[in-house]
Amino acid sequence: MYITSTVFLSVSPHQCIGHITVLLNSGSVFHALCVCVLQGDGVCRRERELYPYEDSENGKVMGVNADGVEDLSTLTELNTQAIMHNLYLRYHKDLIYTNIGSILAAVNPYKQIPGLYGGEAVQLYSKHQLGELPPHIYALANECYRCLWKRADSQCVLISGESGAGKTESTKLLLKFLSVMSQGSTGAAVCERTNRVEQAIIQSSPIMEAFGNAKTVYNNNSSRFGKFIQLHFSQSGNIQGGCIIHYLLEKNRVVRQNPGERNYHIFYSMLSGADKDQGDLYLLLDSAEDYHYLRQSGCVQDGSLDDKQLFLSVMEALKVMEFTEEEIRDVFKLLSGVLHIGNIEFMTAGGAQITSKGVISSVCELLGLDAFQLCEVLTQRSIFLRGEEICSPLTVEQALDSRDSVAMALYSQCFYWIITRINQKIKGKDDFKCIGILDIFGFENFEVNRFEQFNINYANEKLQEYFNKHIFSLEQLEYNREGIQWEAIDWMDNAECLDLIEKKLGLLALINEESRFPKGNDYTLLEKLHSRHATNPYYIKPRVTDHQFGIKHYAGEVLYDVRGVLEKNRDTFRDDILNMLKDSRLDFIYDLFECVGSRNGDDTLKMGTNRRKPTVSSQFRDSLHALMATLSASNPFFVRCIKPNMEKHANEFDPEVVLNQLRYSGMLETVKIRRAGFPVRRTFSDFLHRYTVLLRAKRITDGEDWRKCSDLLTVFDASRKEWQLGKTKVFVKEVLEQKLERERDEVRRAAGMLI
Ligand code: AOV
Ligand code: MG
Repeated sequence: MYITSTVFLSVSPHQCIGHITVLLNSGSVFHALCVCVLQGDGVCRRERELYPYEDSENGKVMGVNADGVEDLSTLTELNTQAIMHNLYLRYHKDLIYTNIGSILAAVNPYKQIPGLYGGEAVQLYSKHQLGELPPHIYALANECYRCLWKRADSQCVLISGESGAGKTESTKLLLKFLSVMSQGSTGAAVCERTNRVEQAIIQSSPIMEAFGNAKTVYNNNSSRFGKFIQLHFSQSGNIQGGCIIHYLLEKNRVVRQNPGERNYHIFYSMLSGADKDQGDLYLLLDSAEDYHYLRQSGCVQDGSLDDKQLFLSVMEALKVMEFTEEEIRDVFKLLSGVLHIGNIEFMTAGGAQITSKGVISSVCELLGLDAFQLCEVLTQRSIFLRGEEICSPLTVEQALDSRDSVAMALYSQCFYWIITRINQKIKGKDDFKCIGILDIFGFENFEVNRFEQFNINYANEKLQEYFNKHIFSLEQLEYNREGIQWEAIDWMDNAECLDLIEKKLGLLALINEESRFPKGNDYTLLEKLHSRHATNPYYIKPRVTDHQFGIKHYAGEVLYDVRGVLEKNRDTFRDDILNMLKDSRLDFIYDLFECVGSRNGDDTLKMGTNRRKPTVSSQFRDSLHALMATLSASNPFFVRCIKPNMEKHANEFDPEVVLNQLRYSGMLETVKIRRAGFPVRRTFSDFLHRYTVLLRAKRITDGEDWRKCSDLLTVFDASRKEWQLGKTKVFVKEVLEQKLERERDEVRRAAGMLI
C-alpha cells in the first residue's frame, strides 16, 4: 500500500484535515480523510488514521465513527470499504471482534490480547445478553447456549474463513466458554461425571492438534482434517457427553510435504520431548533430520512452535483421557515405526531390492512385523488369481510407493483409533439438545494444488452455500411467503460452481467414473474433464499446461494438478500388505487393521465388481451431505474469521488481503440484509409463550394471537421500524429482541423466577 498524495483541506488552530490518496498494490485507489492534531511546536501528529473513508465507486464521503462501530449493520453508509475501514480502526485498538447482527466477524490478531479470554471475561459475558457488551466470541457462545432453551432446538456454530484465519482458535474458545457454563449450571454440582466430560472435551484439542495439525505456508498450526464437535446438554444446562466427527485427514502429508512445510506436529514433539528411556524404547534417532519423512521439506523447526511443550501437553492430555500406559507406548512405537519406514531405501537389481536392512529390523521390532514378509511386500506384489498366488517384482518407484502406503495406512488408522477412543471417553446421554461446532480446513490455494485441496475447497464451497442459504435465500423466501414488505438484496450465489463439482456428470462424477476404469489414468481423466466442462463459466482449461484443470471458486480461482488424483481417490491398499500388517505380533497393530476389509485390494481384476469400496471423494461427498442435513436441523450461528495479512504478523492490516475476503465472503450483502431484515422470526404462539410474563406485566390479555403480539411489540417500538407482522409469524430485529429479552429477565427476576 502506498500513500501517493496528501493534501491539507482545512487547518484550524488545533486541527488539520488532510486528504490522502492511497494506492493499493492491486492498482485500486482509495481516498481518505485524515484528522491530525497540530501541536504547539507546529508539528502535525496524526490523531486518527484514514478517517473517514471515501467511497471510491461513488465518490461520496461517508461518516464512519472514528472508533469504529460495534455492529456493522449500524453503519450509516454502506459499502465494502466502509466495512473494511471499520474493521481496520477496531483492529488497531485490539478490538478484533465486530458484530453483524448476531453474526460475528473476527480478525486474527496473531498475538495474545491480555485479559481478552480469561475467566473474568467468561463470567462477564455469561451474565449479559447479546448486544450489552462489546462483541466477543463469548457473547456469541452465550447466546448460542441460551438459545437451547429460548428456541428449544439444537444449535450449531459454523466457523468459516481461509486457512490461518482463526477457526480452530475460535473453536477452542467456544469449547472453553461452554464448558465453564456447563460447570456452573445447576445440575453440574451433583454430577462428577460431567466435570470429567468437560475436561475430556477440552483435553481432546491438544491431542487432535498434535496428530492432525501441521505447519503449512498459510498457517503454522493448520488443521489437516475437518471436525464437527457435538456437545450434548442436559435440560439443566450441563454437558452430558459429546461426539467428534472427523473428515478426511490429509494422510499424504505423512510421507510428503511441500517445501517449507512440516509433517504432523506429533513427530517433532516426540523427538524433542521424549526422555532417554522413551528414546531407547521407541528406538528414536537423534534428531528430526535423521528421518527422510521429516527432513525432505527443508523445514523441521519453527520459532512459533514449541515441540517440547506440545509433547508435555499431549502426554498430560492422554492421561486425562485415560489412555493406558500400554496404549500410549503402542502409539509412540507406531509413530517411530512410521518414521523408520520412511528411511527404507531401495536399489534396482532385477527389480527393487532393499538396501537398508538395519532399518527393516527397527521397523519390525517397533511394529511386531516379520522381516522377511515385510521385505517381500515392499519389493514384490502378490495376487491370487483363480486360487493361485502370482508374484511380480516391483520397480524402485513402485517399491517406494508401497513403502509410503504402509506408512500412511499406519498413521491414518492410528489417528482414527485415537478419535474413536476420545469418543468413547466423552460419550454420554443425548436426551436434550446439542450444540455442534464445525471447524473444517480453510480454503487453500497453494503453488501446486492437489486432490486434497480439491476436497478442502469443495467443503468450503458447501459451507458457503449453507451460509448463503440461511442468510439470503431462506430468509428472503420467508419474507415473501409471509407477506413482509421487503426490497430484495442481490447476493453472490455459488450454486453453479457447486453444480460443476457435484452434479450429475460434474467433476466429482467424472473423477469417480475414471477411478473405476482399470485403464483410466490422470490424463484420460483430464481429457474428459476438459471435453465435458471446457465451456462451463466456472471451469478453467489452462492454455499452457497439460496437467491442470481449474475452478472459479467463490473465494478465488484455483488450478489443480491432475497428477495423482485417481490414485488418491481410489485409495487402494494391497491385500498382501494388509495381511502382513494383520499378521503383526502386536495386538495394537492387528486391532487397527482388523476392520479394514480386504475387499479394497488394488488388484485391478477386482475392480468393476460390486464389491468395490466407495472412492475417497464419494465418501467425502456423502459425509458432507450428511453434515449439511444435521446442520439444517439446527439453528445456526456464524463466525466469519478474517486474516489480516499473509505474513502471520501481529498489528498488520493489509487492506488488499482483507478486502478480498470481505468481497468473496459476501460481507457487504450480509451487512445489508442484516440491516434491512428481521433475523428473529417466531410463530405467534411461540412468541406469546416466550413472553407470557411481559404480556401479563403489560396487561395484554385480549384478542387473537396476532393482535396480542402486535400490542406487545407496539409497547416496545411504536414506530414499527424494528418489527413486522407476517401471516403466521412475528418478524423482529435483533436489537428489539434483545430489549424484549432484557425486560423478560428483569420481570422474571423481580418475580423470583429462574431466568
Ligand atoms: P484456522 O484454523 O482458521 O486455519 P487457526 O485457528 O489455526 O487458523 O489460527 C492460526 C493462528 O493464528 C493460530 O495458531 C494463532 O497463532 C493465531 N490466532 C488465531 N486466532 C487467534 C486469537 N483469537 N488470538 C490470538 N491468536 C490467534 V486452517 O486450520 O489452516 O484453515 O486448515
Ligand atoms: Mg484449523
